[in-house]
Amino acid sequence: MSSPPENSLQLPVMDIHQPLLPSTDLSSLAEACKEWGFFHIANHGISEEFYRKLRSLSHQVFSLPTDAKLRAGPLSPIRAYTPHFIASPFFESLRVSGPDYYSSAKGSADVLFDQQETNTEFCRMFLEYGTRMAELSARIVRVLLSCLGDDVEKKYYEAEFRRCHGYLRVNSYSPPGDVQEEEEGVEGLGMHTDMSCITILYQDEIGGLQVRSREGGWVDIQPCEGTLVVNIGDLLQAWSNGQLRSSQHRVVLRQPVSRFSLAFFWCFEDDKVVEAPEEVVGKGSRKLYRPFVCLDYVRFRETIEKGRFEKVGYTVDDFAAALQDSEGRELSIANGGVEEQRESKISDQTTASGLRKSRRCTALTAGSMESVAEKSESGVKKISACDVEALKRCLDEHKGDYKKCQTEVEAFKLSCSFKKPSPSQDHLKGS
Ligand SMILES: O=C(O)CCC(=O)C(=O)O
Repeated sequence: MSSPPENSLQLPVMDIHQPLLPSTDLSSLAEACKEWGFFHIANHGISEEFYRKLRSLSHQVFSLPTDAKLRAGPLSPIRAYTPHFIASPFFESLRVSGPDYYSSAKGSADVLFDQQETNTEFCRMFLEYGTRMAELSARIVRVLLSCLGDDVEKKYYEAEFRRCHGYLRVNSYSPPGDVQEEEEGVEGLGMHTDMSCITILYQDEIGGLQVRSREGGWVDIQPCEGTLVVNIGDLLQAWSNGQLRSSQHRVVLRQPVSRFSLAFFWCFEDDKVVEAPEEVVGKGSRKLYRPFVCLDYVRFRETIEKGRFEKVGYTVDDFAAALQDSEGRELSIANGGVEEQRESKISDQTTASGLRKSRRCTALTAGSMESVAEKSESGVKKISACDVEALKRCLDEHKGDYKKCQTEVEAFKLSCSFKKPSPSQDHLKGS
């Protein structure tokens, strides 16, 4: 087993129920959001016991046979479950969407659980968790706005953030078999930014979450007992004119054990026009992003990432660059610049970071994977039973060593994939 990581990040811990002192608390929070886009919150009101139950219910889902889970999979009407090998060989997840968390959970529970009692418990727990995360998100966003200027929260929270909505993703990482051989572990979830305004993450005690510094290095975010991790997503980066940073992050698996996390994404409504207010941009500064419709951005990410599972790390800056390309106008870019972003994608795939990549299996962004096989009449190929069966047989035969089953893995991914629609730039045109 590898030794504990040396370079882990000390993030501020914000007590969400205490008034924050502007000179100390708010300024260290603002600094962390500008530099890393990550911080911890304490006093969030969710007990360890509650997480233990959520974890146990989630475990019941992920322990089901693949066939059972695929009843909620990418080609089912529910499309809540993302199987292994889409984002990485070790990653699978289940989505529960708001605002009606109960019925979203029930959609999955009805096809996954035979026992009525478990079904009801699952729906009840996720309803409560989703509702509490939504309340928490609203509270956190208010605090973040107050980092941007004295009256920003008062002036803009109701007007701009009142219609935000959220969804949950339950993430399960299975143990990487031969991780002892590797110095740095394997990638459980590839580099990405979140498409949200903010994300609230519960991670278990295993660790492995890493954030990418502006210089391109990876830094660990160690689990911190009793706290949740919060990170800024692309939408808030754009709305704050880059003052709040949406950082690339990933999950690295270093131990031959399972890992569990729960991510809650708090997002603008689809038809929201995202534009940094003049007051937030500040006198003498330029707007870094042209106004855009939230759904156009989501579509951009999904279109570009779906069906290309080797893809890593598209961001709102790439979207801005696509706008620029499509309109032939100059647009300056936050967060290190488009070129840096483009380079980083290339280098992530080619340089020796010391981290073994699960070749062509590293893609993921929030929101893209749950709809990998979203219906597009012309596009979606059917998962044939045979693709799944062949993969399962091969993995059984080789004791879970997916590298020996590359052909079957590729066939499986292909069967979840769809043809990329011919690029229409229409939806990228800003106002
Ligand atoms: O599992 C984790 O710790 C991070 C998950 C994540 O980044 C995501 O779900 O977008």
